[in-house]
Amino acid sequence: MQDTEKVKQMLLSRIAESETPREVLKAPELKQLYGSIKDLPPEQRGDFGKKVNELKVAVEKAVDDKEAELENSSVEPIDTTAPWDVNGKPLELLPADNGSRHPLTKEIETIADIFTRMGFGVIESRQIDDDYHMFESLNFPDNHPARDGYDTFRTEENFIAPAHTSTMQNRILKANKSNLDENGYIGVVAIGRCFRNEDLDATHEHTFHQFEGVFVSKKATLAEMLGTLRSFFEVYYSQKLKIKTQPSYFPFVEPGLEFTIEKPAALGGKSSSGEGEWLEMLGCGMIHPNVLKDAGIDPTQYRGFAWGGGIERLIMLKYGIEDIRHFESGKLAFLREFA
Ligand code: FA5
Repeated sequence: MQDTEKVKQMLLSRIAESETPREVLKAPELKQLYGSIKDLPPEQRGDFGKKVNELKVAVEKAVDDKEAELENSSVEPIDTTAPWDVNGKPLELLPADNGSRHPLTKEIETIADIFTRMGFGVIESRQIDDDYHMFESLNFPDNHPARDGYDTFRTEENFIAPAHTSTMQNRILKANKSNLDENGYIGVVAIGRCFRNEDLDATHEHTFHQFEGVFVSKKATLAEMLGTLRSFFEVYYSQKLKIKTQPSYFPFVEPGLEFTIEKPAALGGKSSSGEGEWLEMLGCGMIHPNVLKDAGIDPTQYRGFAWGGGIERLIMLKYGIEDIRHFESGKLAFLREFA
């Protein structure tokens, strides 16, 4: 049987002299001690095991203490009299002309520019909202399971961090109602941040951006909506695209659709003819009569369409960005790609 006290003293003195004390926990002497327990006669195992355990606790504590000591000794005192040591050598700051706009800012400007040229007004969406705009005005019945798809964050006062830009629909409709007089139309795109309680991965963030379109007139049609969206995506990606829709459910539109495009060859899609990969770009549909009614617009006289799409995923396809988490990471290597 080994002398645990001797091993303990040896390890403690090694820790005291080490710059990397945690390494001592991997010492072969320790491993040997642990390994030797099972070889002892059963009646000695309990006692010896207890001693080995006491040694382990003492050694781990010594490692923690030594690490804290090393950390404190390397902290430089803070000069509270100036933002930096005015008598020391000059700070190495990044030159200001190396700064650049964030890729999201740039692309949001491009998106806003395209819709403006198509005749839409562009506004910014709110970043804090309430239950009425998040659910009620969008035809979500109380306690309806469709609310679960928009799990987000609430304050104690019951304000909501919006899970989609559709929270802007009721406001857009109310604020622009008078445009409908004399055969006019409402055409507004709201762009801004959304928040969701998500399991994060390469295509899901808790904070992301959407662009929401709302169009209302006496004779708006689904075909007009598809034409509008096709034009937008073809200008944004600078090429002709194949589009397809499939049915989907959102309480605030009827019918509801998912708008998909075939991944273009120039953006990593299949180059030869034949069916390629279809990418879901956004949710859309004809505005539900209850949503129009709630905003004081007569659904027997007016019809509308709306869509909402994710901006990060749009940009990811354009530039071949493989992980959505780069956008909010602040990593300079990523940002420099777009400088
Ligand atoms: C909506 O948010 C609906 N409000 C869209 C809509 C508007 C339908 C108007 C009809 C009329 P959805 O949950 O599918 O739908 O989200 C729309 C898009 O937002 C997605 O296609 C995706 O591009 C983006 N998105 C959603 N969740 C995330 C997330 N966690 N991270 C990044 N992008 C997301």
